[in-house]
Amino acid sequence: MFQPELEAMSRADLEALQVERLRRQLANVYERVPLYKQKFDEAGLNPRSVDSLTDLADVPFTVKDDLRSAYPYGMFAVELSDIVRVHASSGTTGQITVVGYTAGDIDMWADMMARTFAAGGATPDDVIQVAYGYGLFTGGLGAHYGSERLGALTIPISGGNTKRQIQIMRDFGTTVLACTPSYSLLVGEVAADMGIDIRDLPLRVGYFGAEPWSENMRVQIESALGIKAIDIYGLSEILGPGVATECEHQNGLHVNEDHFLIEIVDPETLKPVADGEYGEVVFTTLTKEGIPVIRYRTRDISRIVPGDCPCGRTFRRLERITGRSDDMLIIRGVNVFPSQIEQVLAGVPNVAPHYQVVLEKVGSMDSVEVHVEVAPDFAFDEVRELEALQQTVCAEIQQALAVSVRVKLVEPKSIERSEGKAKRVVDLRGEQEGA
Ligand code: DLL
Repeated sequence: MFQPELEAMSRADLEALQVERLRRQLANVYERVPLYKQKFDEAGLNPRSVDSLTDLADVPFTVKDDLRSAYPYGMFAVELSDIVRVHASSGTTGQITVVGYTAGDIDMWADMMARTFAAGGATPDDVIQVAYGYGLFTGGLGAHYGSERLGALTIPISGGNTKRQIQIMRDFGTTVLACTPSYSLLVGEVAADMGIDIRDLPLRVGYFGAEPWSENMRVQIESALGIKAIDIYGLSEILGPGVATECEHQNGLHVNEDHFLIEIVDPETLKPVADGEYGEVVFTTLTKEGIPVIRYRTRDISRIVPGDCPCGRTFRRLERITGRSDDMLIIRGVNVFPSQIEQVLAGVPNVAPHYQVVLEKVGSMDSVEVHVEVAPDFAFDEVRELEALQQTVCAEIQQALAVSVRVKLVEPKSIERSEGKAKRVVDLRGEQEGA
């Protein structure tokens, strides 16, 4: 499913395609979605006046709240009878957002996910175990359709029931695993408890996404499972998985730019940043029919990786997402993403890659404590060694992130494992206030 005529087209041809699709999409949403008509009118924007990518800067942004207030179907651009599937994301505030797909959208999505699998080296000969959750979450069904489109043997096991995952992996000859990166570590851990070394199985590639993870975590997953770990990115509002993916070179995630226009903007001024600089990732869907989204502010922070990729794809690459601006912690004035803490921890011997950042209120002050599991074979009752390890972790975090945080070492397997997106930040501040 490598489509060089698209994925490796010249930048000039790509831009011409993007502009043509953008113009069509803007006219379409202006006509069919009241919210866009209102936004464009308020901004004095005639959608037909946009005839270059630079003109995009005049188009209003869309934010998560727009989708929330349109709950459930208010932003759909087609009749409900033309929608064949919905997915939804829960978000942190409770109000869910709903996205709708036409048959054409599902077809495009399958193509994007087949591309994703192919980019990481999977072929029709592979056996793909889809351990992302099936349901309103986009991970399971998104990966499922892509795996079938690729022509691979697809195991629709969904997330959870980890022992069964491992039995099936062994018995069915799974060669590819698709799940969250944190869940892949649990799979390795449970397999070890069952006396199975996954490295001895035919498993060879994993497609991991849906949550931030670090480069050091990649090293750990690759060595624990004996596989190549590919980072895949997407979000329900834009498509689900299949928006961007790493290729076998693992050096940034190629954005499927024939369908998704990417911009990186300064989150304060909302002006585009220079190429290669960090900012908030903004997407415009160029071909989506059910729920087209224009200049959607993802809250994800990243940058475009400069330079060409040896794979020959011309689609630009997004650097691994360190986190969402909503998850960013401000610790004594220093901005810290949980995944940066993970990156440090994954490089320290004798600690396991399982951690949680616990936020509490001490008096009127916010306090941050990082709970870190020691490695399974570490002697937890050796007080002196424990203290030394704790100091090492504190010092490493201080050195890497220029901020000192309190660290509490906890016993192996005491931090809750997740079968989907891991919960890295535990915020007890509200609970304490209410108590
Ligand atoms: O998580 C879609 C997906 C499913 C992607 C399976 C990859 C694999 P949502 O539930 O809407 O959709 O969450 C989207 O998750 O805005 C990012 O903050 C985060 N995210 C997704 N992939 C990555 C990744 C799916 N590879 C939100 N690295 C996004 C870091 C990621 N964060």
